[in-house]
This record gives sequence, C-alpha cells and structure tokens, in this order.
Amino acid sequence: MLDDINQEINWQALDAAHHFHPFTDHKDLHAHGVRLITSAEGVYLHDSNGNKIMDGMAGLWCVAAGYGRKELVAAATEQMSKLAYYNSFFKTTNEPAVLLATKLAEISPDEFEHVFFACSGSEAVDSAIRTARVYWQTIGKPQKKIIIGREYGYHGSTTLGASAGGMKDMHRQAGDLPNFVQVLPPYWYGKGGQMSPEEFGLYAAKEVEKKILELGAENVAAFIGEPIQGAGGVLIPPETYWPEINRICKQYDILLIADEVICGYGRTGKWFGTDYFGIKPDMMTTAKGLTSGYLPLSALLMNNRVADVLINETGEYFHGFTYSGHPVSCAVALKNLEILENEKLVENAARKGSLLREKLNEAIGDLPIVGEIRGVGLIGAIELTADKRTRKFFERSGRVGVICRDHCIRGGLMVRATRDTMLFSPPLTISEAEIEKFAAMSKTAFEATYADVRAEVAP
Ligand code: PXG
Repeated sequence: MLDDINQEINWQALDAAHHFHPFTDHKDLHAHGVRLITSAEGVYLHDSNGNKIMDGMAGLWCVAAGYGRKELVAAATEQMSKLAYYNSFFKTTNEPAVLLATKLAEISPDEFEHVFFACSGSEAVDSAIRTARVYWQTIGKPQKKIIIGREYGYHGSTTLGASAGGMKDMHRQAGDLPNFVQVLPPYWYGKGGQMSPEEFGLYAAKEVEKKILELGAENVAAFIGEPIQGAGGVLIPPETYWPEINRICKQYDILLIADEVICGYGRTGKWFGTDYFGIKPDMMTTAKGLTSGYLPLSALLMNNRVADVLINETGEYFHGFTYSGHPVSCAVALKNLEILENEKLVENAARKGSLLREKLNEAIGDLPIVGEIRGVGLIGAIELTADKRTRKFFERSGRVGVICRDHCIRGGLMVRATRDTMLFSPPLTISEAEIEKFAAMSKTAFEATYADVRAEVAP
C-alpha cells in the first residue's frame, strides 16, 4: 500500500517545491534533481533509482557504528516509552543524561569530569566559546574575548561557529562577528612550500603565537582547532604542531578548545583526536559519532580548571537548550558507545585505516593526478594534483574534484570533494572485503578522472 503511494509521489518535484536544503545552490540542485536516499544497511546506502552506494563518508562523518543497528533502535524505543522528554533546567535530571555524562567523564582525559549537552556540533561550539568568555569574566578578566581559529577551519553554522571557522564564503554571508580571527592552518601539502612537514608544523604553530602577541594575550580568550581539520580538507597537522600549540596556550594563558566533532569517538583510532596528538585542551566539543548520527546530540566536555570556576564562582550561567540532555538521544549515545567498545571499533579504526590507505596506494598511488594519500584511522584524503612532483594545484580550484566525485558516486562510492581534495570517512564497521571494494571503485573513478583531465589538455 505504502509502496503504491510512494510510486505516485514525484519526490524530486516536491523536494524542489518545498525543501530548502543546507549548503546548497538551489538553482543548480533543481537543474540536476535531488537524489532520494531511501534506506541503508551496514556501509551501504540505497536510493530511489535502485542504486546501492557504499557510504565512504559515514553520512556526514557521523555514522560510526554503521546503518541499520537494531540495538540503537531498541534503545530509543525503550527510552521513548519510559520517558520521552524532560528538561534539565529546573533542578531536574534524567537517567540516560546522568549515565552518559558519567561515561564521557570515564573515556575522556583524566582532568575532564563535566559535560554540557546540546543537539548539534554548532551548539557545542557556541557553548564552548560562551563558556570561555564567561570563565574569563568570572575570574576578573572580561577583556579576554578574542577567539583565534584557522583558515579552512569548520566549527559549525551558527553565527558564532561560522565566525570562529575559516570559511570565507560563510564569513561573507553572515559569520563575521567581531573578536574572531583566523591564522594559517597546518596544511603542509598545500601551504608548506619547500619546508619539511616538521618545520612547517612549527612554523604554523608560531603563527598562532605571532597573532597572540599582535592582539595582546590580555585580549585573547581561546584558541579553537579541530585536531584534524575535516570539512576543510582533512588537514592532518605535522607531529610538531600540537605540542607547540599546547606550549603557546599555556605560556600566554589562553584556553585551548579542541573541536572533536569529527575526530571524537574513535574516528582517529583513539577515543579522541586529542589522545592521538597529545593535545592538552581545556574544552572539547563533540557530536556526530556520539550517537552515530541516529539522533541529534552534542556534548561539550570541560576540564576541571574551567568547570571549577563555572560551578563554584560564576553563579547562574544563563545558557542552555530545551533539548539539553535529551533522554532519548542520551540513551542512544550510551548504547552506541557500548557498541564501539564491545566491537572494538576504535582500535579497529586504526587497523582498517592503515589497510585502506595501503589498498588505495596500490590502486591509485601511481596515477599522475594523485598527489598524496593521507589519513589517520578512518579519516583521510586524496589530493588531486596537476603536477605530482611540485604539488601543484589545478587551475580553477574545485573543478577536477567535482569530476572525480561524480565518477566515484556513479561507480557506487559516496565521497566528498573540498577544493580538489577528495575526502573519506567510512563507518568504523567497514570490513576488509568492503575496503578492497572501496579501493577497486576508487581505481575506476580516479582513472576516469585522469582520462578526463588528459582529454582536456590534449591538443
Ligand atoms: N565542528 C566541526 C569540526 C564539524 O565538522 C561542526 C562543528 C558543526 O556540527 P553541526 O552538527 O552543527 O553540523 C562540524 C560539522 C562537510 C560538513 O561538508 C561538515 C560538517 C557539517 C556539515 C558539512 O564536510 N561538520
């Protein structure tokens, strides 16, 4: 019956008529038509045209435990029947929120014991920025307001998040609040020139120090950075970078916010990107993998330095959301973390990530348009290049990336392109056989991309 009705609905037309999409050029979307995803299982998506597509992006970097997990459905159903909603504003709490906060205190670094819940990564970032400023106000330094971020940083799409991030187009449209600045990202492949990665890591960190000295440390509240910049192109800092950032933040008494929205909960092969790089943050913003995307939930984790001041000295903190500590989202997160632990998916991410890079190197590493294949755990990127030797970018950035992305999707592999960098972050459940397939589909798509590029430059 439902199938009969579905047959009659023109989904593309209705979507075009009424659905305003995020981050979309709608004229372009309507010209090409939207893809209707109808179901998903494991690492595979199904669309309304009968295509089965491997999800090389885990949704939007979030579906860590894979699709179709009945345990998560059961956790949601059970909690919804018992207590579908109650707030945590007025001296009330709920069981899943308490248990989840306790669990997060257990798996996060030692000095982290307090958690604030929201619904999205952007809200967690907003909360972190506000918390940093309230922290300084409370201890008598209200002028410490400036947030230092990085070019190509992505911290969400609320106005604070967009202002903290380093996406110029977002700044232009709305995210251009005062007291936000961006510095050079630790993107060796794209910006390192003749320096070695280690030299460049130190150089990029020193740019933060230079900015602090220019602004005056007495005016700077926090530095915010993703351990690995995700949306900006999976920019993996050289190993010299984060230790130097730790030193700088400590020396100038600046709070360090690690935006773990993508890296958190196993993606890097450790619980947090912070663990992988030895970052010493004061706050961590997390979301996505926390519930594997099954329900919206984010968590801002605070260390004791910050939490002690907020709890013992601030008085009332005028901040919170209707759905902070939502019992159903928290119940799903608890079950999701249990799955990650029981199935050893965090350790698995490290092993499977190495295997995926090895297979990709075999499949496409020698292609003249492949400049670099990089990754940590199951987050990675492939740089497309006009000249492998000099790491030269293509003219009109973004064009070849789109060609490659379209070849990948047509061949059954969902990946993303940022500029001419291909990004991937499959579910942490991906099997060895699926990794082989991922590499085989990449080979076909990247070879087709190379053929297109050659055809363009052919006389
Ligand atoms: N911080 C980081 C590091 C993120 O990656 C956010 C904050 C914001 O989270 P919410 O839940 O508010 O979207 C993100 C989100 C992309 C893409 O194109 C990446 C994100 C969101 C949408 C698109 O790679 N990351």
